[in-house]
Amino acid sequence: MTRDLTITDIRLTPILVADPPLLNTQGVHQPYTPRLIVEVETAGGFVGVGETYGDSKYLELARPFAGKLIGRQVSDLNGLFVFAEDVAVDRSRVSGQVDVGGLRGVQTADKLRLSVVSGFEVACLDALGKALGLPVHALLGGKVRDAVEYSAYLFYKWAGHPEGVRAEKDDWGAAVDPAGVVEQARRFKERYGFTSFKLKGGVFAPEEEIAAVRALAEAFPGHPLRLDPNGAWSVETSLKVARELGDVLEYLEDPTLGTAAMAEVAARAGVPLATNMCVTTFAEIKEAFTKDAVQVVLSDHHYWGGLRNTQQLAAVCRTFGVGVSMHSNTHLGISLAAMTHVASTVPNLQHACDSHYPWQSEDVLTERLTFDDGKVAVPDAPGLGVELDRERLAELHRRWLDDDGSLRDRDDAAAMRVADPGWVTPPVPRW
Ligand code: GKR
Ligand code: MG
Repeated sequence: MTRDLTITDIRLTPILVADPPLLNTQGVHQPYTPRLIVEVETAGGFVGVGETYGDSKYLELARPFAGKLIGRQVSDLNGLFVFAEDVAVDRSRVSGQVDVGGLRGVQTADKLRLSVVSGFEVACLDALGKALGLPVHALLGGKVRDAVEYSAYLFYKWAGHPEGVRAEKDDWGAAVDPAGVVEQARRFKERYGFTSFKLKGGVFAPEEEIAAVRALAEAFPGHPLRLDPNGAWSVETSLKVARELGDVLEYLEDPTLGTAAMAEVAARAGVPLATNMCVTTFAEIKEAFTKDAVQVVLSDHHYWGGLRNTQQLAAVCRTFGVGVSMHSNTHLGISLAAMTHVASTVPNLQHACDSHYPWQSEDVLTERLTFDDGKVAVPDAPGLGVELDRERLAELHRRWLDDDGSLRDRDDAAAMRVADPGWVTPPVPRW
């Protein structure tokens, strides 16, 4: 293999990955969720892998974008952003539409493009690292820690997907009350050694979720706890929850929607507020930081356009004395490896990162990444340090091909309607 870094081929493989019936304020996860696996091959024969959202609006952008990169250098990471500008975004995908899962606010063409760029940036870094014999963290300036801490991501959930729905089984059981949440947390701790816990809220009335967090505090005294209703509460409800849980929360995450409302809560809550909703682009930082609306920004390299933008975000946060950690949506091992590499290079990472990975029983890697004592060891092998399992990738792609189209775009409200035909996405604030 030579060090010729010219991109000669890009393979885009959409897949459907099993997902348990996790509840959120929009509805419930579908039994299978779309992801896109990106492979970038160089003239020298090195192949880098990346992963991002796989819904059709991302695929529509990824295909023409891939075409523009053939013949470019895999090291031209800044160029990715320039070429992305040239990819037209279908206006119906962005005009006032709220993301499925309701969890990213209003969609803009830029947000869509950056999510696509992130998958390619990671693949280019992986290929570059393999060609140079360096781990991705070294390409990012070097790790400042050898392991990255993650928190247990607790969800209210059903024992299984609704009867008659094709789905994989999971062994987590149901969690629809405080006892179920505590039991789930215990398993997370036993299986992975996590010591901090985040509960996805906005599912039940705030009193029930307060009771669940109180139960966690009793079962795990002194462990950092977070609650995230994805903006489902009014300012008043957010303040009430903050009053009742202030003594046990590490932070409250996106209690209410929008920077103005977050600022109102932040001014009176007495608990730090974290977000992965009101600050998801560089353009949103100024207003939020000026108004002191958020005390912790949860970066997501998919949202922000990759690992180097995540580092830039961390530098801005450090400048303004705002904390930084990491958000997660459903993802596989490629993204966990990417998160771990970049997190290892951020000096001001003060909170355990989120990861959905324990909920994903399927992966496209020959070897799953593991959590030990709640941490993922930072890989030192060239590139991301992971290897694609091509057979597995083909199987999960086959599932995507065989789907009639109903699962190719994540829709938590539609999945909820299978169990509750009258379900509509609740208006916000819900409580
Ligand atoms: O997967 O249901 C979910 C989560 O609600 C996810 O979509 C969010 O993006 O985990 C995320 C969050 O922290 O808001
Ligand atoms: Mg969140």
